[in-house]
Amino acid sequence: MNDVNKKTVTAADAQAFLDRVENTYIKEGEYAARIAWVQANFITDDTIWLGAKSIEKMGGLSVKFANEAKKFDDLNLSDDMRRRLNLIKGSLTLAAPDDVEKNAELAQIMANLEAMYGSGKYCVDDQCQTLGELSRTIAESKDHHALLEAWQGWRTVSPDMRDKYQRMVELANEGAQDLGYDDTGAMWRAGYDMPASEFPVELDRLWSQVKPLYDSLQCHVRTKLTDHYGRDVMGSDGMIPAHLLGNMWAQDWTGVYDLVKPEDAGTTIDVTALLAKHDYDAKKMTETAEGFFTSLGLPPLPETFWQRSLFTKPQDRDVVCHASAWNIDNVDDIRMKMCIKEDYEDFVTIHHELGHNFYQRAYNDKSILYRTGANDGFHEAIGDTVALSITPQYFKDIGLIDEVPASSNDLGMLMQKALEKIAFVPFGLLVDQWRWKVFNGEISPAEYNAGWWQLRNKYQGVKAPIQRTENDFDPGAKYHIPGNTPYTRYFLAHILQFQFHRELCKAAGFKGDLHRCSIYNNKAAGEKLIKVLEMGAQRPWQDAMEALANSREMDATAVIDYFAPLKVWLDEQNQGRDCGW
Ligand code: X8Z
Ligand code: ZN
Repeated sequence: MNDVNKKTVTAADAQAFLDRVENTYIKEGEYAARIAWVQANFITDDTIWLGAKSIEKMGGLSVKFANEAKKFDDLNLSDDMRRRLNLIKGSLTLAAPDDVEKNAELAQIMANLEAMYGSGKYCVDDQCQTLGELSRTIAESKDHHALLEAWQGWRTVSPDMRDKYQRMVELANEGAQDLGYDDTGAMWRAGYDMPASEFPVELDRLWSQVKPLYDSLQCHVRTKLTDHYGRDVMGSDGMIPAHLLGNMWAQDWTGVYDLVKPEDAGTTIDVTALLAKHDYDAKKMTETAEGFFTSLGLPPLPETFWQRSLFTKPQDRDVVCHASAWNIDNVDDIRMKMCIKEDYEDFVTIHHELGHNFYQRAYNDKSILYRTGANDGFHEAIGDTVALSITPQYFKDIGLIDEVPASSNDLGMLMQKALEKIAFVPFGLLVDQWRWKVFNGEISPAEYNAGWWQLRNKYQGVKAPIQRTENDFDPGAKYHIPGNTPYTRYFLAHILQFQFHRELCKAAGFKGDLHRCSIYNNKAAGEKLIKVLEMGAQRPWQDAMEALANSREMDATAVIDYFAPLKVWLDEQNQGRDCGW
């Protein structure tokens, strides 16, 4: 843009531009969302083709708008207009280069990668297993040979993604550079209402708050797993082989609870058994989760949610089973897509997804540019925050148990929650540490897999169970890599949900241990939460935080408070053990 043009634009031009962008996004967004929905629900050559065309069209549009927004950079505008212009420039996940062919190539790769993951299977001869089936083995088997086969089997889906991924990185970086960012990672880090260079420092600060607790948990778990599997399987470097933790990516360790639980664990509630006992199917689980949100004062889900969502895995076709929440028309056509298993894990995930849907609906009267989370960590945290209120008292309130167990010893309950939430934290951090390094070239294509395992070693103290090479592409076996969903949002969400839970419990007037607090039916807590949901992205996230937590900072002290008794217990257990790796 030359100076002459810059000087001639006015606030009225900026307003006209914003109107045009908003109208286009409303119209084209719905079209693109319907195509993406069909692609994810029916993976075929044709829907992949349509999906690619649609990404191409939207990608072209958003890059054009982002570049056009630059011409208003030097204009004196209201905060609100400036914020919307910044959102136009900053809310792309992958920016296409300003070139028709490269845009089409990038779109094609994106649609293909997503489909490769969604239709991925591990086949021996013509016996094939889906991710769901392999995950069940990982969760249930305690035989390390069976575990290893399932672990390795799922990782046969990703080597074919490698070349495509490499090319995608090149193209997306070119697009990010066209927009003035150093690379795609720098573009991602710029979306947090703070200087992009400060964001990683902020992450380090939060991680350092949680790390001592994680280290204690890792040490205890690996000791107990060594008791069970022996040193031959575990090795003696202090790291845990990734196939033994009950989850395909070792990101949630709930599956090893029985091996690591305290001898005197107190009473724990087997939610999966409870759901079975009361005949909960996918629909009933979802209705129950909806009931939690409405108990806080939110409006019930629209009828179309029930008609159009996908709740169970279809037998006759490939679908992207990774759970997601959709907002098709950016108003009321909200949907969930999930292959629900009738167990505790998916009961929590349903709350997670509905958190997205209720958020989407709460901000649907704002500018389309503000119809998103205060930051992406907020969006991921809402449903999880609600799910932290799934306590024994809550089960009594909804009639699933008769008596609330005494709270004199809740070590087992806390251990279960730590295996679910604390085990996740370093994983939540490292996925984008990998991607940021891939985008800025610190990890070259020849080191994609080695770089991945270095980070898993460093942050999680988790290692590959067998030798991996650059013929593998293990990051591609995690949905968000081929799906191109940034991951730092989940790290943030795991901190934020405890911070939000503590504040909402305070608003509810709850006195007692945080892990026993449920905000079910509490309108004071609901009011606080709804205020934040309704803001969408209209204000910097720090304002939303202030409305909720009376503070402008993210803070992990609530995590520490919540798990304090468990930390004491873990440190006693770990005495005399050689911790660390
Ligand atoms: O991807 C998700 C949600 C959809 S936004 C199901 N989660 C991350 C994952 O599964 O890896 C939720 C927790 C982390
Ligand atoms: Zn989510």
